[in-house]
Amino acid sequence: ATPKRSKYDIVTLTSWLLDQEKSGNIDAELTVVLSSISMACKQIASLVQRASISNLTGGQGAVNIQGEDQKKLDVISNEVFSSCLRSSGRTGIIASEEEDVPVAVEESYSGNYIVVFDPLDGSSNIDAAVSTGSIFGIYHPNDECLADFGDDVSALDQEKQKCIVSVCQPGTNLLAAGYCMYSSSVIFVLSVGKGVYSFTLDPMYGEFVLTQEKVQIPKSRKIYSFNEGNYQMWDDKLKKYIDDLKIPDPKPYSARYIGSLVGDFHRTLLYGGIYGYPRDSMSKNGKLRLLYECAPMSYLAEQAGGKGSDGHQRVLDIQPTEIHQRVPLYIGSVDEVDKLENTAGATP
Ligand code: AHM
Ligand code: MG
Repeated sequence: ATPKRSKYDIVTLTSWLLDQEKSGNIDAELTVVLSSISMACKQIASLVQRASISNLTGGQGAVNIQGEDQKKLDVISNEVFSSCLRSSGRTGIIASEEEDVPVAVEESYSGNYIVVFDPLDGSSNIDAAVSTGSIFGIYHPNDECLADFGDDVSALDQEKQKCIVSVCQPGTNLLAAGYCMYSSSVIFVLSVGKGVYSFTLDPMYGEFVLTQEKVQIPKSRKIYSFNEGNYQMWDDKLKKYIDDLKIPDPKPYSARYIGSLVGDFHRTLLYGGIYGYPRDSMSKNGKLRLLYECAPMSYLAEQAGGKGSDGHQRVLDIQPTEIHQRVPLYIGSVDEVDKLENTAGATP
């Protein structure tokens, strides 16, 4: 629903956050963390928009912990995000796609929230000026993680081990999650557990302005969003599920795939359908990361009346055992995700 208001009666993200604080939905500390994230997103938006002018396209010449080539903007966006969170003084631990291990923020003033984020998702699209985005999730500190890390952390010092333990929480513990999409407009989508709200960056004001409240994913829609280049590596049930979507009934499903989770999810949120990144014979858990990609998006999907699944269970119920853990993801309209689970879900 779009709020009814006169031309001059705008709600900015800042005033919306203060309202949420007044209503007791978030505390003062979380308000500061969320506004520091929105500041980081504005900076990244400006860097992304000017990338080819400022010579920020192309690779950094480095590889991240997950063996992926880092783009210049991956590295810069990570620094922007981290420094905004540090200077908020309300963040205790941050964990990023671009960092090997979570980092404790020494200068935290109070609050000590844990923030997980992917500073620039879909970076393969940057050089062609196609949509990208930042994704984040926020947790309370929790030192009682039961995850079994095996030998993985033996080489890490105690401080880092403590960080890993507190970051590994299931999505059900999320206090807030959201993303910012850098596209034909810059859209900031957020939930603090009371529905999904969408803000658009007004380039004249330099402010995020509320443009959609209580966003609901349509219950079903004949759109599918999968990288079908991987088809030959999928199992037979999944191949059949995809083949069946193409049968005219009376029309077949439409295929839409950007290759940026934020863009593909945002379209799915507004139009409905299903986005999927399945496991395949080369990647047994798919590609997307549980903590800072699948869990925040599944939280938003559920807050919008949709569903996020790994094929047979709710993504938010998965207890992470590693920071960069991958899981298959199927997300979007309830009926579409149910159909996937019922026909192709229970594959090993
Ligand atoms: P990234 O975080 O390295 O950018 O990778 C994640 C991206 C997602 O945005 C997108 O959904 C997916 O990778 C696309 O992968 P593929 O190119 O295999 O289709
Ligand atoms: Mg990513």
